[in-house]
Amino acid sequence: MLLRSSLIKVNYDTPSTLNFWENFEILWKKRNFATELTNPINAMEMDMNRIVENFKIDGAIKSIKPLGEGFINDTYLVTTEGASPDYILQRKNKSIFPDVPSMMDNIARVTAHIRERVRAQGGDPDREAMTVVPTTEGQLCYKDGEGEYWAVTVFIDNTIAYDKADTPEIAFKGGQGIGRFQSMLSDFNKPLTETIKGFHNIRYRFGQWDRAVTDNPVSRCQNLGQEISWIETRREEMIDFWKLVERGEIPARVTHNDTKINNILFDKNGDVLCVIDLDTVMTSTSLNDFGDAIRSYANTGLEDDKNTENVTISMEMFEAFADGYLSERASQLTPIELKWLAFSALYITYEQVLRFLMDYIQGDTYYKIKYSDHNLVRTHAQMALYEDMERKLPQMNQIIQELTKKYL
Ligand code: GN1
Ligand code: MG
Repeated sequence: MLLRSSLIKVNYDTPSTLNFWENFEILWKKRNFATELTNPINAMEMDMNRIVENFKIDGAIKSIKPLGEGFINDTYLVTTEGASPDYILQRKNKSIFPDVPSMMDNIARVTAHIRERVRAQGGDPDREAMTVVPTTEGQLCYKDGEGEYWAVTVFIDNTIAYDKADTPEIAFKGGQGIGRFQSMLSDFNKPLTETIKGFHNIRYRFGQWDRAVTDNPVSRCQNLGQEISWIETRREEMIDFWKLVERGEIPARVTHNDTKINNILFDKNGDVLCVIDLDTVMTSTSLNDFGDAIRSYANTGLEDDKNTENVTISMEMFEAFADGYLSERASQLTPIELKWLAFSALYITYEQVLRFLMDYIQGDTYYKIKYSDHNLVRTHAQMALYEDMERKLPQMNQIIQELTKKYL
């Protein structure tokens, strides 16, 4: 049983009508519970140990600690004794991913494909690809007694993950990394499960949006007139772009779909080693990976900046990321993909505004939040980013045209 549930289930009332043994049992539970409270990490580690024991890992477990700031899953670093590798343990969020085993199957097949490509190019597949660790039963994830799904991958050590691009070199390398990731998967032609329905499909998102605004479940829409009309003003433009995808004019490809900067591991020399967080790897458009990366690489502020004046799109970072990306991808993209590449940054940023705002309207059920109006702060920061992109779109298109000439 996990600490989470013992916190909920332990009952400390000691009504005087209980007999000695009933009282004794309650006191005993209280004592154990107190130990858990004074030493929560140990209690957590004990529970986690029991989870990790179900996986085929090498070496004895030394420690298990929470890691990172993902908005969706719970992530832990599992260190081991001696020369054995360390591991990443994740509790996958089953309310967001309705079919975790199929999602893990996507990840295992895609990473196996990447390993082959890396090996063929003379690279190190253990560092340049994620490795999924199966359970002792040979499954790709473990379902615990409470119905929670857990998965383990090998931890790649001596790497750096950034929250923002500090230099154009980092942005250039990041672009190269995403470009290479897409190139390595360009001949992956087996079907992948759609892990989250309509993930970057704005028509589908509008369906969810319309229901959220109509239902208004926590009565927040009353104060969101401006934000809601901001969404509506741009609805048609977004649908027009999406029609190109629906008609197949922008082709479907295997893509990552969550390319924010901290989902890429760099090595100590500043080169990209590996793209991580493959939960949403599925068929989409290449443009979404480009656009989603720009949303973080080229933002001069934070994704949830309270001061929206900090938030602009840096043309220097945009150009550097696009340069790296096109150095790998220009020859593989169609003219129509190249034409809409810059716009994809607006598309994904708009979608992100809609998703943060929709979560706020629904009472914060999707993204982890740190304070009560966090999703609204995120919404405003992404709106500011979008508006600056809107102003600079002609310049962004110009940069893509110049870079395309350079690589074609
Ligand atoms: C989530 O999993 P994570 O934290 O890398 C989200 C992305 C959003 C992002 C916003 C499965 O990414 O789509 O763009 O937050 N992932 C999922 O920062 O919804
Ligand atoms: Mg993720």
